[in-house]
Amino acid sequence: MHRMPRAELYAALALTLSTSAAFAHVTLERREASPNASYRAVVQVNHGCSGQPTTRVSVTIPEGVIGAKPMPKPGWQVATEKGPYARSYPHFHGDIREGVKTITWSGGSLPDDHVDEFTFIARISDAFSPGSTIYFPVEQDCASGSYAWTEVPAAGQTAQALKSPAPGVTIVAARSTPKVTGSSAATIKAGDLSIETPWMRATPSGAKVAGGYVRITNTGKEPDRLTGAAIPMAGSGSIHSMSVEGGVMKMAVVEGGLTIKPGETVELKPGGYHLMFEDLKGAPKAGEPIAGTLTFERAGTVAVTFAVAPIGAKGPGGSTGSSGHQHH
Ligand SMILES: [Cu+2]
Repeated sequence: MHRMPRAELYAALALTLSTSAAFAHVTLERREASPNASYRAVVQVNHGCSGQPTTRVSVTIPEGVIGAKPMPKPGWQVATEKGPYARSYPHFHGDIREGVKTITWSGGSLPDDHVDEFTFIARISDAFSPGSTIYFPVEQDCASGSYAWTEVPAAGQTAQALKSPAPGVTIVAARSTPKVTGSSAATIKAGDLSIETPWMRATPSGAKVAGGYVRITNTGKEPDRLTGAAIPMAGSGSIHSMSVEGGVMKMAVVEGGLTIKPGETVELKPGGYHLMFEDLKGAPKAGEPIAGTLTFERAGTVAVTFAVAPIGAKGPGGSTGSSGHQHH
């Protein structure tokens, strides 16, 4: 193997990096997506094959990306191939077990010195967790020649190190801030329970406790019971009631959990039942959602994301109450 002098090696390295930045192969316009959310994938084709125009672009939809639908493109025919998924995924109206596995645009001609975009919409399932990357292998065919943008970095490797990297999208936690009214999109279904608008208040730094709030509806025929709650930054989580005795507000642990009867909606809110997170190791900050769990006797442990409203907010939307309860 031929050894390069150091300066030359650096020059070669710099050239490689700037080349991949400048020509950027085939890329995705949006580099971030969230689990359980829709993703608008815009595949950008930045060059042809050694001067030849691009005539076909085919994208493979990886397992866990569901309900993919291409956007038609004037001057191109779009075709899809469907097949079974490795497992079933919860979707809007029940589970889906099959769907589009490849999308191919063909019959057009994209000159080498032009760029164009090929769009599809899909849903990122819960199969991916924040921090992971989803790769969409792309085949690019030209009038003569072709590329397979299908390489995926190995552990510890970066996509820049690859000759023909598949475009990727990084999974990040959803940053939704639900409104006070609670939109149906923010509703989490867990068995017979609908869980809406989990939220918390930011706390001053150094605070040891934080309250959590959520609305839970039991649509089933059996009662269920909320028995616990957890967030990583709290040493413990429990369910509290609040009452006024002799003009003094008192909180107490709800022993055995909070029952949600069939057909009933229980709202945990400031001044009433609430989740009590204690032994805080950090401070919830407004606008930075916190992933956590709620535990139910029947529905089990359910992952939720608590939106964080400003200190003293009366609702998840963030208006600050003048009579804010100082005990939290
Ligand atoms: Cu409390």
